[in-house]
Amino acid sequence: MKHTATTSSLRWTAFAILAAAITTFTGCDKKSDTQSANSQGGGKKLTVGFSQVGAESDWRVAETKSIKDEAAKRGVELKFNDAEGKVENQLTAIRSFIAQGVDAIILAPKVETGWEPVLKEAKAAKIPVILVDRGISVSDDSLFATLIASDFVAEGKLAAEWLAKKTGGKAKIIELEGSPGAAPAIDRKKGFAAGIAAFPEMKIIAAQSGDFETGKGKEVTETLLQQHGKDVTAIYAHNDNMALGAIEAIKAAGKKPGQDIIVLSIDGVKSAFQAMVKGELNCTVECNPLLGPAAFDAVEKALKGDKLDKKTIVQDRVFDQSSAAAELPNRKY
Ligand code: GZL
Repeated sequence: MKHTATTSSLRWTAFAILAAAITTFTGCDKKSDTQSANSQGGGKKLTVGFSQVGAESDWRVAETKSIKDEAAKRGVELKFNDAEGKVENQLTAIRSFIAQGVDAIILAPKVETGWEPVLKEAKAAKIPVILVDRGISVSDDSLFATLIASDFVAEGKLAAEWLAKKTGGKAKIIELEGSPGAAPAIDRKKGFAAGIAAFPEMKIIAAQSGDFETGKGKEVTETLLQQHGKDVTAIYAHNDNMALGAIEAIKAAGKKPGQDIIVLSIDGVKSAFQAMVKGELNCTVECNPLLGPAAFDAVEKALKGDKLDKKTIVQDRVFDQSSAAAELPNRKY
């Protein structure tokens, strides 16, 4: 009797294996159907929704272009939303993508918190979410497929180490912070503080957000120079655009940026290299925005059901005036 049971259960097992094999190879569910059709150039195009923070900086504009260019290159239909810096617009855009039944969502989250509800809706709709450029804090990391970003703490540390070397470990620093609640603002502050902790004569004498924008970077620097203009020896900006604004403010105050006050920042955009060649910016830590290829590789892997690493770190380098002129022609953004 036991034998018979074994025989029939063996038959069922064989059938199940055969059925699974057929499903795998023909890709019977919607996602893999779309995926295989798309990669073979036939059938329904992949449709991907991209929720972008805004256009607050040269870096952001370069990131948007990279995602759009890669979508075009891969024949993907991209539904793009510029949230104009408002999280509520990102949440609305993601819900719209879900309602339209996109195949996948790419999200550059403005801030770290508030994403659980909408990501649960995406998960319920079986739409994978790829995070680019900034991380989020969620209790369940199955709510996103992967994060492709730089290590912002490391960037802050690299900036601090460069400044310590440049100044012999002595500096009175104004810190221009990025957008409140944004991962790069939180972590670049953390990394820089950790980097200067070993140097008791490197002090942050004032810190304020310039929201990653040139204009606000200039305004905040003008105000802080009125209060600290006599003491400050260096300005550390969380991105190049705020540093370029600070440079304008330093000049307006009758001082020489890059000489009277050292200016260092993060991103490595072309205009930062031009400012270093002019001697007005001293250092920038690269933060690569060209995330399009990696983002769409992740989309394709997620749709195939492949396991993805939860985080892919983008490698960054430090540039200063000694390397700026030679590197400027190579800059892609
Ligand atoms: C970094 C990115 C930051 C840039 C800024 O990944 O989120 O936002 O450093 C941009 O220029 O505004």
